[in-house]
Amino acid sequence: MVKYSAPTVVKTAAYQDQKPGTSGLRKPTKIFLEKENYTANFVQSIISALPLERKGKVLIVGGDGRFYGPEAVDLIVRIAIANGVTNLTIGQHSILSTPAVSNLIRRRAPNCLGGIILTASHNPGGPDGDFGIKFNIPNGGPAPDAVTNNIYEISKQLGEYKICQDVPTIDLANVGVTEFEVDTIGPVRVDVIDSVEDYVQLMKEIFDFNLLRDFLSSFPVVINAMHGVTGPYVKRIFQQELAQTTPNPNSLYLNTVPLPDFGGHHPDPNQTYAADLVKILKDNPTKYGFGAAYDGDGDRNMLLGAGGFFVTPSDSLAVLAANLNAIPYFNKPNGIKGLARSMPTSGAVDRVGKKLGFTVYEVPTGWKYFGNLMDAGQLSLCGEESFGTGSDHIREKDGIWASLAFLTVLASKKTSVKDLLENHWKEFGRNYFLRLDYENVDGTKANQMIGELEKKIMSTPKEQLTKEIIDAVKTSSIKDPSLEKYKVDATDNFEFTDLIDGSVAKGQGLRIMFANGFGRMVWRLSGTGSSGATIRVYLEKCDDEHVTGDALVVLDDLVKASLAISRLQAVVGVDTPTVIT
Ligand code: VG1
Ligand code: CO
Repeated sequence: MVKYSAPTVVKTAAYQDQKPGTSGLRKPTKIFLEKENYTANFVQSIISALPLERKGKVLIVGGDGRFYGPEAVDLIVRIAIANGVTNLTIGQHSILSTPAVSNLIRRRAPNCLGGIILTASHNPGGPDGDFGIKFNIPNGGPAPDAVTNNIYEISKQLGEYKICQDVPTIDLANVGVTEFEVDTIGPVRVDVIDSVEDYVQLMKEIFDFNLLRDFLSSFPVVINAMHGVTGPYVKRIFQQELAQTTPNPNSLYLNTVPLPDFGGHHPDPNQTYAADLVKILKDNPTKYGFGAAYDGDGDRNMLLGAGGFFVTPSDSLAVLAANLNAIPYFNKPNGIKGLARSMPTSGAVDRVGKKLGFTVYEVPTGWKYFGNLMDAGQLSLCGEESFGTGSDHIREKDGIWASLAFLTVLASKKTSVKDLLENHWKEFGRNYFLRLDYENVDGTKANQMIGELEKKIMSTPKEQLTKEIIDAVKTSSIKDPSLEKYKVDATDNFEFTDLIDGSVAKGQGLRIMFANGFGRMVWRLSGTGSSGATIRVYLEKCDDEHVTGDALVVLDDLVKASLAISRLQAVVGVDTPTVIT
């Protein structure tokens, strides 16, 4: 075996800003490229946080195909080996979706150290876009706060990193195994694997591909990979596996080639950024019965019905919860153990849990908070309003899985998306939901607004808050608001204690809850942005009788109330959201 020289130690200056947010470290690509050792420092910090027992254990590495990914992979290989990691598994072309990494980690357990995912998810990519680095732990899930805090602490004090300068650059274009020896480290093995194979196997274990294949043969769909990582997965699963015996030439697959800059777009599956998909469905209302789009790293999904009928992620979670028995995976022996949602996600799933007898857990925003419940065998299906849906088949949200799950429900119920939703609302009642995003606002002002709002909702008497809300509601399309309906019941800043390990997450979102389950307003600052601040406002109202209204019309009262109560315009200087979901 070829032998390379021992690792070298490189002196470096620590950075103080490498704090992972809701999901990994995300910054403008320029920072990773131009600040000296910025990537190397963070990678060393991740590796330093790993257990010292590294020999013979594998580290998974892959990303969403964005600009600078392959260079970062090369650096990770060199730094990991220099720190005693002797086995690495990398996706071909450095491509692995976030759910695929989670699956690979779990398949390699217990001999896996975790995975490093090179992605800034739905943020734009390219030299002028964003880059990101995320670490997943051996259960396959995003590193919890205790781990990311440790990585951050290490990064702030880092004085040097270790690197293997002369080992060969791994050929990422071809699947294969590279073996060599490194002085003082020993034998090393690097596998470049097919990016989709293991994931496809998993999907086949979960779903009935025969059922889906038959169904899709007469039910044309439009799938939009948005030039993100899901392209190869869409091609293999939808265009090959699910079309083998009964090709469905009528279905349409958009943007299935991963591009380093996502074609210059936001790889963010919402109605604004996946407008091409929405338009095709609207223009061809009788041709296509279903549409789906995924984000850059493949963990998010947007689902649409014929004519562009929009399914809110909160509702798709509830519909799946009500129909899980249609999916083979959730029949025995796995069964359905419990349901969960992030705090801002609507309570639609709570209604299902209540009626069908499943516990519904509420956790802060971010997939890392679901992992412990799943590991403890208490949670089967969970979701976030931010286009995230998933189950305990892995420890990440999973875009392709979500669309296969939804299609399975459609296939077994033999119904359209719109009918499925409307019948669901008639049975369970409806939670009207809107999220307003005020993106890229001034960070200081956004913090000021949240600070002042917290003081206000915690110290103003509830009757006074109710009055202020009613005054604002009077300016909306709802003319005679009753004091009864808008009565403020409780206010807080959401705090969460993990049921399994007792860890506490504070300050997870300001909430005003109305009496009698009428609805609520929630404010929080995004933790995934790379510059400035993004304020998210979540509005929700429940209705058991009128279930087919338009959320934008029905929630006009709370839109006005949220603006008035938060003083958004006065403090931050904006009053029109950049994205409405
Ligand atoms: C957002 C979403 C959150 C999601 C996170 C990561 O976080 O609100 O629900 O888990 O993105 O998703 P924030 O802090 O910006 O609100 V992804 O697809 O970027 O990994
Ligand atoms: Co994502």
